[in-house]
Amino acid sequence: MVLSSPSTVLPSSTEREISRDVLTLSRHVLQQFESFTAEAQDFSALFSRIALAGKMIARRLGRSGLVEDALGVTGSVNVQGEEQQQMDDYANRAFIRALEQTGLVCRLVSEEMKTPIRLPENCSLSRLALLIDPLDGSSNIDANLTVGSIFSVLRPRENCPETNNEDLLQPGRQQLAAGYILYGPSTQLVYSIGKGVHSFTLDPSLGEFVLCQSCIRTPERGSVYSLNEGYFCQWSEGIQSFVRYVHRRDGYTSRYSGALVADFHRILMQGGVYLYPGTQKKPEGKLRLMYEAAPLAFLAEQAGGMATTGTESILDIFPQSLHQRVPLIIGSRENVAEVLHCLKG
Ligand code: AHM
Ligand code: MG
Repeated sequence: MVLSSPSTVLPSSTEREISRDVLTLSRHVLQQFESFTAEAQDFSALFSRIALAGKMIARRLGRSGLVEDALGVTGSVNVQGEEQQQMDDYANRAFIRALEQTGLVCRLVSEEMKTPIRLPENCSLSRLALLIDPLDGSSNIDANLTVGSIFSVLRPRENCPETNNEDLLQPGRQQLAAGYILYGPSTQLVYSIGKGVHSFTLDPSLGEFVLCQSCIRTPERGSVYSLNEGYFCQWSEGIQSFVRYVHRRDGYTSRYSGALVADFHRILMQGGVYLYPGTQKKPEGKLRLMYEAAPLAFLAEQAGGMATTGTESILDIFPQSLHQRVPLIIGSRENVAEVLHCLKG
């Protein structure tokens, strides 16, 4: 009997399925480094722990109507002065628990914590710092709508005082990695270490994030504009004129979910523009630079898109504080250029 050589045999559907199933997130991260250095292994392990936190949050969200203490508010107010939801608190603790005692992250900065915490507490030398919005769009939770988690990885600056966390105050361009987890009909993790943007879907039967799409490119232009038009009267002339422009122009359609991760994900995949501008009362807007705007801007640029405040690139901003807010205009190059054109009058 003559056996054909393996190279001439087309992979069967089972083979294709197996290949897909083994391309897990941690393996993909290792492949991105193209080496088995300690740094590559640390990043791979770090992503496994971020994924673990994501799985814990997805599991709790999936049962939120069934378990106690999953819905509603905690009664506390976070550092941003916003009411904390039970799920905000759970998501924050899930990240802490997933990372503590691993030695992978020495400092964790979170929207839910005024000051960063050390993991473990006696950690002396920082290797990597993780900045998170543990549950973005948390006003969606009680309505059983999409939410997300956002993360950014930084290396604390050497020879820089750790007091007031000055060593973490770095422009977004210096992020080592960034990404988000989207808790929608399926749970998806999207990340970049500066070598393109890749997405993974959680396969609940395997308990693993499996590669779904690599090297995502955002379209040069899209039809979606995404912003909360309820604030129209509070915006600058420029933003108002952009909104009037999209109302008049054929080919624009409005989508706004109230969760930045969800709205950004749509734009990353299908093109368009998301805006959260400043208002007269709050010129700096609502979104936080270091764990919302900058990581998404990193992904947008990696995918060929753009992110700006309207006057400067999000990734060039030198943060003054960890919880600093910033106006955000992000998405496809042509759509963002249209916004900038209106801002210039
Ligand atoms: P959060 O991180 O406290 O949930 O706040 C950020 C969210 C974004 O996800 C969303 O785009 C925006 O706030 C919605 O705000 P608004 O209700 O003002 O439109
Ligand atoms: Mg948020």
